[in-house]
Amino acid sequence: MTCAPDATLLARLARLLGPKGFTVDPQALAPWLTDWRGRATGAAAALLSPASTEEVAAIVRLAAAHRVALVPQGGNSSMVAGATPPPDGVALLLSLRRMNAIRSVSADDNVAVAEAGVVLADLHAAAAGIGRRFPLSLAAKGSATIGGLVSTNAGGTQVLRFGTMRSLVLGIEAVLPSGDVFDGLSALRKDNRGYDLRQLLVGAEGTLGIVTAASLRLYPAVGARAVAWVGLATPSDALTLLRRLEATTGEAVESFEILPAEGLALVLRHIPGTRAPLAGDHLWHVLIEATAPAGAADPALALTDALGAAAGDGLIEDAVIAANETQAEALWRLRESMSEAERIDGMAAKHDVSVTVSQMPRFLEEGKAAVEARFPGTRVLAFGHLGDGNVHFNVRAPAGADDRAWFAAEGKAVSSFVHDDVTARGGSLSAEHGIGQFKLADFARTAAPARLAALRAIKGALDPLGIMNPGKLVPPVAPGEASQ
Ligand code: 2HG
Ligand code: ZN
Repeated sequence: MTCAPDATLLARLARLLGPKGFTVDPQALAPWLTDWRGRATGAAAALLSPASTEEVAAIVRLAAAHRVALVPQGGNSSMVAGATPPPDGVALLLSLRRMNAIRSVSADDNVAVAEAGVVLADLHAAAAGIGRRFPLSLAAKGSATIGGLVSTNAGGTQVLRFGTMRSLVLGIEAVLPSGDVFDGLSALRKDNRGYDLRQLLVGAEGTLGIVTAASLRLYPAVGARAVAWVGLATPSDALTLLRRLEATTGEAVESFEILPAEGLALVLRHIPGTRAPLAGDHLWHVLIEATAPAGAADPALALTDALGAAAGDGLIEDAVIAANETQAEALWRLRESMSEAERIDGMAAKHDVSVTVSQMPRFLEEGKAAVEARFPGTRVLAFGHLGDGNVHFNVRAPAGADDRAWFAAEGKAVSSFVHDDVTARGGSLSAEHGIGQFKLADFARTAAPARLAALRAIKGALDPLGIMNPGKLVPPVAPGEASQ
């Protein structure tokens, strides 16, 4: 059990961090107490904003001594309220945003060392400055921070070729719940000293310690990219197209994102300055990006040939390839605005699920039909990373319904239904956003006992006082479960 911070602890933290690093001002705290979709609001006794790893370590030691919980937070762009404090108000919110230095970038090592508060777009710029790229990208790149991306094992739109954050993190520096600093930053390509603590911290959602910096893998800068928008009839055709493109363009394809017609319609309705990329109507749309390093053949040539052949075979209905960077950005904007358009449109029960890639076309069609039959009037909007077997399977309220009331009444049942379906297909209820608060109950319900037991054992071993981001990721033992 954790405790509320007393006046002595708060005074010591205030002294340690100074006025820039400590506040109890409700106005300064307010923006960070609600998740970005406005679905969970917590409370915190103070906002701590350390400027160095040493300060984070000192905070953790004090918190451990007083048994006070810490909730680490980066850009506050969690999709599962993973960085929102619990409502009881006794936790301390620990923002890493002041730790925003890029400690080094090395073209020889192909490595950048970035502190937890570095915003993803700033890391992109720093890598570009030495002729390299950090390939992970996602719509929230202007606010998501390295600490959050590491702690959630973020995915994004380039996973097809570069993997998730796990495959891009070469080293980690973190403050463990004991207050000890784990200095694992040295970017060794090979290291067999037993358990991989670095990978344990990736995706741990701040429950095993506070990531303060990471060594990240860089790649050669993009020499040329080709971005295409394709209209087609079914997700199954989309998958056939992806496999064909891989066969003909090798490693060039790095993004393959699918959107249903109603998804594109939402973007066109709500996001100013967007326009339809193709003249006709299509049930499904795919955004494709292929890249090549400087000096290699222009990927647009191979993509044009491959799409021409696919059109000739009737696999796709229409396609356009961006003629320049402005057009390429406009196509990407359609995809990257999907979440925002959906948020403006209203409340949705959001699911971030994966099944094997080969099952995805069937799941998209059967899963949608099953939800819409079981919850009449609801509208499934599933979009995202087809090539990774991961879609955002979001269920919107019946048209004309009070969507907040609908969500309150039906949201949990809808989510359980979707998560059960995915679990029955051998899939995961969290492909990239994490468990956070929102998926905790369904995770506990659907996870195999062996997984839950191992998760709890690791948590208990590293954080015996339970002070690290309580109420996230690790389901509490339910009454009756303990005796089994
Ligand atoms: C994306 O792929 C993000 O755009 C957000 O992961 C998905 O809003 C969503 O459901
Ligand atoms: Zn996504």
